[in-house]
Amino acid sequence: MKEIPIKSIKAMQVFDSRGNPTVQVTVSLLDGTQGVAMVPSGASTGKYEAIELRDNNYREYNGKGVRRAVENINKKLQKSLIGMNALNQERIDNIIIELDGTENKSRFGANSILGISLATARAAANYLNEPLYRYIGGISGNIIPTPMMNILNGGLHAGNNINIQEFMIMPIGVRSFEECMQICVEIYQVLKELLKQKNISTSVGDEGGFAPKLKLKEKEKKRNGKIEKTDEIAIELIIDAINQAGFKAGRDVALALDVAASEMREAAKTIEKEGYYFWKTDEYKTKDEMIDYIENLASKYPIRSIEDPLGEDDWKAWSELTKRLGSKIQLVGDDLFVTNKRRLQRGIDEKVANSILIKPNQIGTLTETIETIKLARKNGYRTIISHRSGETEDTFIADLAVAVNAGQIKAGAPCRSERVAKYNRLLNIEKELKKRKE
Ligand code: 2PG
Ligand code: MG
Repeated sequence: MKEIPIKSIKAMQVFDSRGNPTVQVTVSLLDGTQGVAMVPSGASTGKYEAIELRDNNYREYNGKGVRRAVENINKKLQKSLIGMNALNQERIDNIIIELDGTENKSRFGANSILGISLATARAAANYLNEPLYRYIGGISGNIIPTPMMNILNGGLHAGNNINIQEFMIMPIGVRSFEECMQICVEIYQVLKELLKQKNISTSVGDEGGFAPKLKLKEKEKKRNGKIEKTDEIAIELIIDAINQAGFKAGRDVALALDVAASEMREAAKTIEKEGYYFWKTDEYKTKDEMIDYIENLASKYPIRSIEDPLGEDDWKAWSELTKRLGSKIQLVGDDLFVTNKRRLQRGIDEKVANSILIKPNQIGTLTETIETIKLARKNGYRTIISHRSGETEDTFIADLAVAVNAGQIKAGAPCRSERVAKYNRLLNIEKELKKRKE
C-alpha cells in the first residue's frame, strides 16, 4: 500500500447555511497536500444519531458554538493521528472511534470526528490526484444519482402551516443528470409563478424550497379538525406545477415526501398523547390513523417515495405500513435507521422499510457510512445519500453518491448555493465521466 503521512490536522469554527457555527477541518499531508471538509447539521435530528457537540455556552451563539469540538481536534485527536497514513481511511476512522470509545461519539462529538474523516479522504484523493468520487469508489463508482429535489418546505424547516417537512420531485426513467436538472429547475420556476399568481409568498425554507403559508378555503377553515388539507393543497400545487411545466406527474416526474414523523411523535408527547400531533394545524392522529393517512396519500397521488412516515421508535407500525405499501413505493428510514448498521439490521430482520437515507454525520465516519451502505445493498434496500437542513458549500455528498452508486441523492431545492453546489458538482462529474468513456 502506498503511504503518505498526515502532517497536521487543524480545525476552526465556520458557519452553516442557517448562520450557526460548524466545524471546518483541514488535513495536511507531509508533501503539503491538503484536504478540507465542513460538517453539516440537522434540525429534525433523530434521537439515535451520533451526538453533535455544541458548547451550550449561552453567552454566545445561543449555545450553538462548536469551540469544544474544534478544541477536541486541535488539542486531542490531532496528536494521535499525526504520522498516520492518510491513504488508510479505515484505520484512521477506527482509531478515532476507539479513542472516543462511546456508542454515540459523545466524547469528542460526531461533528469533530466526521470533519477529520472527510477531510482525510479529500486530502488522500488530492494526493493521488484523483477526483474524490474515484478515490472512494474506484472505477466501479460511476452512476450519477437521480435527484430528489425538495421544492416545498414545511415541518421544522419552515415557519408556515404545512406539516409534512419535505415535498420533493424526482424525474422518472433513465435520464442524464443534466436532463434531470432541467426538469426539476423548470418545475421549480413554474411553482414560483403559480404561488405569485395566487398572491402567496415565494420566500423559501431552510432547504431552498418554497415555504408558503397556504390560504385555506372558507369551507376548510371551518373544519379545523381536517386541516391536514394544507399538506394536500401543497401536493396539488406541485402537481399543477409539474403539468404546467409541460411534464406529466406520475409519468415524467414523481413526488417524494419526507414526513419527518418523529417530530410529530415528539409533539404528541407535549399534549400527553401516544400518537402523532400535526402541531402546525392542531390535529391529532392515532398510530392507526397515521398509517391510514399515509396509505391514502400514496394511493391518491403519484408518490414514489415516503421517508419517515412514522416515528423512530414505532417499529410495529412501521412493519404494518411496510406490509401494506412496501411492494408499491419506496419507504425510506431516516430518523429510524440514522445511517447506523445495527438499526438497519433490525429493520432488515423485522421487514421494516425498503430503503435507507444515508447521512454521514448521523454516524460520524466515512468508513461506517460505507459499511451501512454495503449492508443495505446486500439486503436489497435502496440508498439515498442526503444533505442536512443546515449545510455548507462542501460538496462531499455529491462525490459520495457517485462513488457508492447510491442511485439517488437528496440535496434540497435548486435554490441557495449550499444546495445548488451539490447539483453543480454532479453536473461536473457527469461531464467528466462522459469524457473518460470517449
Ligand atoms: C431530513 C433532513 C434533510 P435535517 O430530515 O431528511 O432533509 O433534515 O437535516 O433537519 O434532519
Ligand atoms: Mg428525513
